[in-house]
Amino acid sequence: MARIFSGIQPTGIATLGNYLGALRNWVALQDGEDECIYCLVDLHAITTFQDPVALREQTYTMAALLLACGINPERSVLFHQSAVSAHARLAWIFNCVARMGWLKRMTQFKDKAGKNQEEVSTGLFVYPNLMAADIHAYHATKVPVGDDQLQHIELANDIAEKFNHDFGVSFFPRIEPFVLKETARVMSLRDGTKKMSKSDPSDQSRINMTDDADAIAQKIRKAKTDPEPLPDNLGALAERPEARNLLGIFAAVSGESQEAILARFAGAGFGPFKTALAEALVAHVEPIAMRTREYLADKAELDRILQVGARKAAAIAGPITDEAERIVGFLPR
Ligand code: AQP
Repeated sequence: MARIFSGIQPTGIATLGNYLGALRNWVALQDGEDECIYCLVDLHAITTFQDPVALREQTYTMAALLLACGINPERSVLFHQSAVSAHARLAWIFNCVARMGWLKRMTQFKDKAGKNQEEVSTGLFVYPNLMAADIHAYHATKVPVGDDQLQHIELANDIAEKFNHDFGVSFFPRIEPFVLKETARVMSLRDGTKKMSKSDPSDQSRINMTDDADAIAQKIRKAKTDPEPLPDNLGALAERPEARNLLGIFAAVSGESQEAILARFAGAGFGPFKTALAEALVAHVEPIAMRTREYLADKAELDRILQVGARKAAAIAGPITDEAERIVGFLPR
């Protein structure tokens, strides 16, 4: 049995991208034989400024959503990162192990900081060290990630290797990332070359997993497309990112193949295709949105679930982090 760790930032409401790229796989992984640890990574969230009231609300909503998607807190460990001090303790040690040059090469930092590198938080710069700590604090060896996260996993392995080498131990194991190939990257509804993101300033760019039927239908109706009719083969969509994205979403939520969907709509404009896509999306998203609202109605119960999860998480990560501190040379706590 291996241990799986994965996290999601409560930086907004989970999108269809988060769901198709991560959350539905998290639910499926619970049926395997590995131990699953799922974390609301609020320490990561504050690497960019979060309004405190909104952050609390978003963290509750994310917890409710994970439960609504099917994360079972009896089978998986579900908790918020700030409740388990091992993450921050180990991250500090890793801040002292990782090299500036390694972090400067991280493409996600360059993308997120843009031209403004002098102005972003130092937390954003050392974000990959905290991510390494999240995983290594549990001796987790399997991490489901999007392909954009592979560089961070390599860095987490480099950090573990340097720690082991510097202190002459073999304490932290290697992490095996697994990219779920069938998971297409879901792109923005306004720009097929940009990924769908929960913190995109435009609500029209994404489907939120709490959107109601009207909002979903309206967003799909307005989703950017091109003037050409739909072709009868996938190859012809190579240079049409918006059409390709909508088709990928349609296939993912309906379970139909992309080819079968194209065969139904080939030669037609996007009108009927979008109507059918909106229906498929509503059938998929609405029950989750409804269950999310039910979970959200009882915040005391959400607190209880997260706190039980945090105690289970701390029971694993606490002793591993204590041992890392002992290896480094700190006195016992
Ligand atoms: N558009 C996407 N398509 C497929 N998978 C996606 N993920 C995110 N967006 C897409 C996957 O969701 C998981 C959790 O993501 P995260 O919250 O840790 O951060 P992120 O990747 O930066 O997601 P967002 O929605 O874009 O958040 P913000 O806007 O706060 O930066 C990850 O497994 C990710 O691959």
